[in-house]
Formats: sequence, structure tokens, C-alpha cells
Amino acid sequence: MKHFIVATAGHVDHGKSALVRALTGVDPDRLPEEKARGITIDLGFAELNLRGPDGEEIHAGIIDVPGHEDFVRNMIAGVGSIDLALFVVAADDGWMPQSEEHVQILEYLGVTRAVIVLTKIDIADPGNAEREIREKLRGTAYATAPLVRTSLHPINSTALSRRVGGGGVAELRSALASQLSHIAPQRDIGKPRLFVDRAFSLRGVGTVVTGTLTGGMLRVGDDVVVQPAEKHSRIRSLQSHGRDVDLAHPGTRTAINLPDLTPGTGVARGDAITSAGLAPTTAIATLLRRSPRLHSAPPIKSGSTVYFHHGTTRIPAKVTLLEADSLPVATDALARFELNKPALVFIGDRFVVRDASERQTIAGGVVLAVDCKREDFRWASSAALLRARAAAEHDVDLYARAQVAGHGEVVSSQILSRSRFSCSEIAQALRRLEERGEIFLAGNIAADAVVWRVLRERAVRLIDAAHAAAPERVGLELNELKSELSGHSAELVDALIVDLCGGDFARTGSLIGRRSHRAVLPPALESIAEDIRRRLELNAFDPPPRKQLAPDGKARQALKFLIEQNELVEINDEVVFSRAALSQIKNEIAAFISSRGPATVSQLRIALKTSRRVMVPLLERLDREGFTRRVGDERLLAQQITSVKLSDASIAQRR
Ligand SMILES: Nc1nc2c(ncn2[C@@H]2O[C@H](COP(=O)(O)OP(=O)(O)O)[C@@H](O)[C@H]2O)c(=O)[nH]1
Ligand SMILES: [Mg+2]
Repeated sequence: MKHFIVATAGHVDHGKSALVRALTGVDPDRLPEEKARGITIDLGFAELNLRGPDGEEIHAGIIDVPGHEDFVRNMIAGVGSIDLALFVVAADDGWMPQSEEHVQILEYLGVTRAVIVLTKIDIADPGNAEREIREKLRGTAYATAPLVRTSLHPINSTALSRRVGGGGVAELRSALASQLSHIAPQRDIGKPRLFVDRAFSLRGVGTVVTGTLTGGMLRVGDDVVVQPAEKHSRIRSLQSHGRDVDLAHPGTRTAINLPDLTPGTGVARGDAITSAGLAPTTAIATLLRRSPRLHSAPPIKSGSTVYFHHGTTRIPAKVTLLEADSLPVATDALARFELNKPALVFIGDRFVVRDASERQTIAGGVVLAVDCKREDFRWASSAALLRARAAAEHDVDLYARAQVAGHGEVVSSQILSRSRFSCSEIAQALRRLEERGEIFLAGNIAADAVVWRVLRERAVRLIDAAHAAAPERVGLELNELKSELSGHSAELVDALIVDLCGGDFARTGSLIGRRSHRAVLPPALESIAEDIRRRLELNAFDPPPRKQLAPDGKARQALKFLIEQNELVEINDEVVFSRAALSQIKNEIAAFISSRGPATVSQLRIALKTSRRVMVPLLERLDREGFTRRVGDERLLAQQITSVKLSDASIAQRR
């Protein structure tokens, strides 16, 4: 079965609610005040089962909206995520102010399908009204929409009676079925959003919220988040059109039981129920459009305050125009909205703008970017990126490319996360961009190809500068390189180092340098190095403390060179051995312990004519290397321990 959402639209008193009642048997005017006044104030709900031309089952959730000018705000909340509009004009009244306003709202919200109903043809000749409707809808998405004439009241004139047949309701059902059968059901992009239109409490059940589910599925037991307050809750039960379900699909009217929230304070109309990780925003970049149908309406001034209608919420907002001071009718412009409170807005969402006094619908548009900072918005380059987005609304490559270009580098999972593209569409787009060399993917980071190239060039320059400044060294300290590049994410810099080392560069210990670089001691340091070598040879097993060996900067430079060239070995911060002396002292330690058995630090120190200062760190290092092993105060040879164990075992065997 295919599921769709249909909403009524049109001027007050034109017969919308009566039509819903005739189609479904349900009176959508459910509030006592609505019944008393005989007009629709808030949204009403019903459902309709239809059969398509090929016999397929079609289910439509119907939202009945108020037509009165005082309740346009509720009307907009009703038509936010619909598949088709049931656009109603009464034959006696003809085209009226809210006929016009509702058409503009539907266009701003991107509703492309409608069935037009000409009602009350029992009291007026429908010919004139039909001509007027066709005239008014010329140039809109509804210009060729089917039109059905209806009459829900007994018909007096026989002439009219012949024209209408059975009131037109059967014709309307089949027009709806045939239109809906051509529409693709709403997409599941794995990002469920339900904009709450009602929140109430039921005895024995607790809090229930209702709305139209879009973008993804919800399941019983799911953890959900109520935005913008970011309240966490768990779905205890779900209903779709009054029936309990385990799973609610996008494009269906859904009621969610969230027992741990309080209606009104915890959750209310305008909130969005969603999954974790989809954050609301207060600053968005948009393409703002003004209908040419507005005729003489005043321009929208940059910096003015308006009402931003999105989902089921409406929020006071400041609008800033990027390229002009004001926006006349019949034009569009890049506009940034600063919302008074956050809303769960996605890239690609449609919205409606009404004036500050809430008398008129003055514009509408499409969201091009979320979390759009004021500074970013001012850049000329951002205007070009936003214009490109607006011109290609479904081009996921372009959107992903623009986001990476706009930020230089982005955590991949955040790219277009709040958009109408699915995760797999975005992942595929990133792979295509990487193949085309437009971005660089490093682990969890996507970097702009230009940013990556500039970063790489900078690293190469830093390494070359280090080679020039200290030719005696193998290269640049990696830590120094990382701190120079700390403006970039650590992941990207790590990927850069891996990339460099796959080419002309190599890591040696904590340094990175060109493979082609041969460290040479500058002539001025040659004699100092010679002096260090000589002094270490003189006292091979009891080398002088490092501070004495290298008292000044030049000597330290020479010492470092000898260490990096592997001529000297650093035992700790204090003690340095020549490589030759180190292997000699290891041999002597091994010989001593082999012949005399386990030995203490003092015994070894005396036997090898060295000092505690040297012997303690040396033995600790040899322990770490696995050459010696400490047992109590004594050292054994690590190898000897295994051989002793072996002989014990063979003795035991012989017994
Ligand atoms: N004569 C006549 N009156 C109708 C017809 N359909 C609705 N009405 C009446 O028009 C009035 C307004 O209808 P309603 O459905 O509340 O209009 P809505 O404001 O568009 O929802 C009610 O008094 C209805 O009985 C019709 O086909 N013929
Ligand atoms: Mg009504």
C-alpha cells in the first residue's frame, strides 16, 4: 500500500471541511469552538482509502486546514510535508484573498501536485468561477491540475443537477486516486523528523504527540530527541491513523507515545521529534523568493524582522540580504536568517515568510546552508557557492563540494548531515569528488584539494627550512611540524605525514626529513665533536655528565649530531655512551655475571670501575632491553635465566 499526505487549501467557508467529511465520513472540525463558530481554527485530520487506476491500494492521510485569514499560521503548519493539495474554491465566491495566499504558500513550500475542487455549484453557475480559477493558476505548478465540480447540497435547478451527477464526490475520489498513483512515496533517507502538530495527554497512556513523519522510520523502543530543547525520550508505542504499529513509515500521519514528557512544557506544537545527532540551528542561508503575484507589496528590507515558518513552527527572525539592501516582489536573493530560537532545519527544506504583524505572506524559499555564520555569509565566494547550490538543488556532488570548499576541511560524517540527501548518497558523492581530485579524504576528514596542496607545500617548506638551519640534523622534529600546522585537524596532519613518508621524506625517530638529505656537521662544529669523542674515549665506562660534555649551544648541537648519527647512545638525560663503549661494557657485565653469578649495582660498579651515577641508569636500560633482569637487589642475565630453567627441567627429567 502506498501512503500519502493530502491537505486542503482555500478561502474560509468554501467547503473544505464539508468536503473532507463527505470523502471520509469524519468531521475534521474537532474543537468545541470550531463546532460553535462553524469554522475551522486549527488543523483537522482524517484518512482516505482509495484504489488507483491499476487497482493498487492508496492510503491518504488528510489534513484539513483553516481558511480564515486569522489562522494562516495554522494553515502553513498543516501543509509543510504534503504530497498533494486539495485546493478548494466555491463557485459563488470565486477567487478570494486566502485562495490567493494559500496558492502562494503552496508554491513557496514546493508542493507541485494539486486537485482543484470547485464547490457549491448548486448555488452558482460554475462556468465563470472555473474560468477565473484557470486564469489565476496560469503559470503555476497547478495550471493543468484536474478540476472537479462538487455540490454537497440538494440541487434545485435541474440543469445544474445534470451537470453534477452524484455531487461530484466520486469524481473527486477518482481524480485523487489517479493523481496519487503517479507520485513516488516519500523518501526514506534515514533521518526521521516529525514536526509536532498536537501534543496532549491521554489517561492511562501519558503524553502523545502527532505529526507527519518524514525522512525516515520510527520504531517502538527507539530513543528519540525532542528539538530544539534537546529532550531525550523513548517511544513506548506508535500509531498510524489510529492503529497500533511497530514501525512508522515516512509520509504517514503518526502518533507517538512519549510517556516521560509533559505536554506543553516538555513537548508542544512546533517541536521536532528526531533521532540523536541532528542538531537544530539558529542561522541559515537561503534563497529567498518573492512571488510575482504579490504585485504592489513593499520590498523586504535587509535587517528587518519577519516571521519564519518552517515545519509546524513559526519563529521571529532577522533577515539579512547578501547582495542588496531590499528585495522587491518578483525577485529572489540570497538571504541569511537569524532565528530567535533554534529550529531543526535541513538543507533543502522549504519555508514561508510572513510580515512582522502577521497579516501577510511576503516570501518563501529554500534552505541552502545551516549554521551559517555572519562572517562566512559576507564573503563573495560564499555568494557564488550558495548561488550554485540554489541552481542545482538535487546535485549532491555540488552540495558536498561546496561544504568542503567553504570550510577547507570538514569531519566527513558532518557533511550534509542535515540535508535531504541520504548518508549513502553523500558517501558516494565524497568518493566521486576524491576520484576527480577535488577533495582529499583522510580518515574521518574531508579536505579541499587546494587546502591539502597548500598544507603539503607548507610542510615541505618547513622541513627544508629545518634542513637549511641545521644541516647536521636528520630533519625537523615531528612535534614542531605538528604545532606549526595546529590550525588543521590532527587527523589531517597525520595523514599528511604518512603521505610525505610515502614519497621523498622519511621518519627517523622523532624527526622527519628528506630521504636525500645527508646530515653533515658544519666545519665549525667538527673540532667540538672531535673533543667530545676524545673525552668519551678517555673515560669510556664512566663518561662525564652531559652538562660537562656539552656546556654550550654549539657543543650541544655537535652532541645531538653524534647521537642522531648513532655514534653516541643516550642512556638518559644525564648519561651518554659511545656506541663502542656501550657494547664493550655489555660484554663485560655478561662475563662478570656468567662467572660470578648474580651481581648488585655496587659489585658491578666496582668491577667495571664506574660510578653509581652511570651504573644505575645503564642497568635500568639493559633491563628494559631484556639484556639483564633484576631480582631483588641483584642482576641476572636474561638469557642465563632461561638456560638455568632448562637445566632444572632436564635434571627433573633425569630423576
Ligand atoms: N450550498 C452548498 N453549501 C455548501 C457546500 N459545501 C459546503 N457548504 C456549506 O459551506 C459552509 C462552509 O463549509 P465548510 O466546509 O465549513 O467551509 P471551510 O471553511 O472551507 O472548511 C457550510 O455551511 C457548509 O454547509 C455545497 O456544496 N453547497
Ligand atoms: Mg474548514
